[in-house]
Amino acid sequence: MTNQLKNVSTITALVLSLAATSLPAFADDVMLGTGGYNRVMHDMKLMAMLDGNGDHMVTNAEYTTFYEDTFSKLDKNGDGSLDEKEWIGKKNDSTAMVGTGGYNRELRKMAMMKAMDSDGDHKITKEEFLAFHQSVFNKMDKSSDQQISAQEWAGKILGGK
Ligand SMILES: [Ca+2]
Ligand SMILES: [Ca+2]
Ligand SMILES: [Ca+2]
Repeated sequence: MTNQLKNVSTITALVLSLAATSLPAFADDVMLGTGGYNRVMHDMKLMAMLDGNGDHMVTNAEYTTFYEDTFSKLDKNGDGSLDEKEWIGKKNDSTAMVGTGGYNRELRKMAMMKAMDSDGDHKITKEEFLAFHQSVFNKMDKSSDQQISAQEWAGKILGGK
């Protein structure tokens, strides 16, 4: 009982200190995609791949360039949308490998395809693809300055477990 009270007061103090430093409320953190995807997204190796000019900041432009290239890589038949086959890809097809091994694996799960398929037609258009990733960018860019710092990249900001 005493320990429980202690825990409660520790948590209260923690919450108060978080509020005092005006960190965003946890309620703001909406999970985008799957838990696995959220986890691999925070890999600093992935950040380095998106950081085109290597200044340890990922701008909205660098980010969008990466996902435009990614879309082209996945769209094997070049018809401007990704079907299930293109989404899953062929095993050991290095030409369609996206980001890190872990990232590639998580991105290409059907749950991620579903998360991006806004109109539910089982195809991901470039617009749907970029819109999803833009919302991830906006979530990660806590300071809303249109670039993601290393700290923002590493942070548990997508609400993943
Ligand atoms: Ca950069
Ligand atoms: Ca296609
Ligand atoms: Ca669609």
